[in-house]
Amino acid sequence: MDIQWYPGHMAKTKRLISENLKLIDIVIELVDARIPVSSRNPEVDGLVGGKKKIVVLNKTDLADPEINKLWEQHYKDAGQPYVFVDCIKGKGIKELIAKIKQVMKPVMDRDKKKGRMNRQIKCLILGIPNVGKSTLINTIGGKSTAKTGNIPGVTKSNQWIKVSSDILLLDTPGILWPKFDDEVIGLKLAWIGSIKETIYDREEAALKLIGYLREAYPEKLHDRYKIEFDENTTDLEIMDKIALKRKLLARGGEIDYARTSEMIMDEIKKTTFGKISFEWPMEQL
Ligand SMILES: Nc1nc2c(ncn2[C@@H]2O[C@H](COP(=O)(O)OP(=O)(O)O)[C@@H](O)[C@H]2O)c(=O)[nH]1
Ligand SMILES: [Mg+2]
Repeated sequence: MDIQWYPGHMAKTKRLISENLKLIDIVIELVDARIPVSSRNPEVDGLVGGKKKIVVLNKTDLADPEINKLWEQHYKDAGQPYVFVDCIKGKGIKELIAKIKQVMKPVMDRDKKKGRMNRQIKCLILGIPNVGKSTLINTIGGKSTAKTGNIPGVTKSNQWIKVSSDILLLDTPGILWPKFDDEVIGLKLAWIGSIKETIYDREEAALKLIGYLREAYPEKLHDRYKIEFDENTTDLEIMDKIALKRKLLARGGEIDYARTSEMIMDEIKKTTFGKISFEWPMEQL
């Protein structure tokens, strides 16, 4: 992540978002399906206020399908409209468009009764860096990313992308800052490759990742590195075993923790482990 979220930035971002919010009917809050809570800023709810909102869980291609099911139930229970998507392959986009129409139907019907016909639904995408906002805008806009002309009340710098005959999308998404005040959130963001590891000690991030994987995905950890471990093996011993398997040793033959950590962090980002999620609904953050 290139942006440092100083209070000044936050204030400016908040102001920009609330200005854009005035123009729109519905917010699309984009999160990473692997960490739906850690990849959002909880302040979004306050910012969005009374606007309608759909939570869009992106990168489902990378997330654990079993954990996705738990999140589905979680959003259903909360009465929060949600859609799972894969913005690169375009999966779930049709469902998202249908969901926007469904959520907005009561408003549209009411407006129609008042004689307000041909009303268009205006949407804004919000999310922290790297969740796929730009990719979603490109995918949802499709080839015919027809940018409409000026619309009264809309600043010139904002353009509307025509999603369907009655849905418009603001072409500039609102960028929220991640919530950094919890170390676990920062770690998860580092695991999915969303923030530069320079913020975290890479060796610590890798060691904690091993700690997570051995609990949540022991078979995947075993299969990937062909290592044996049980409940008596420490996380550090697992890291040693991985280093020995991969021959990541320094000159004197001792373990090269820097390279081992780098390799593990790289592999988790490249999804060589398969589909993995890093948080589930019941978890206490
Ligand atoms: N695997 C996967 N990668 C995605 C998906 N959507 C976006 N990405 C990737 O995530 C990275 C960040 O996407 P981008 O649209 O730039 O995020 P933004 O910062 O929110 O605008 C890019 O490398 C995208 O190719 C998805 O559904 N699946
Ligand atoms: Mg972007």
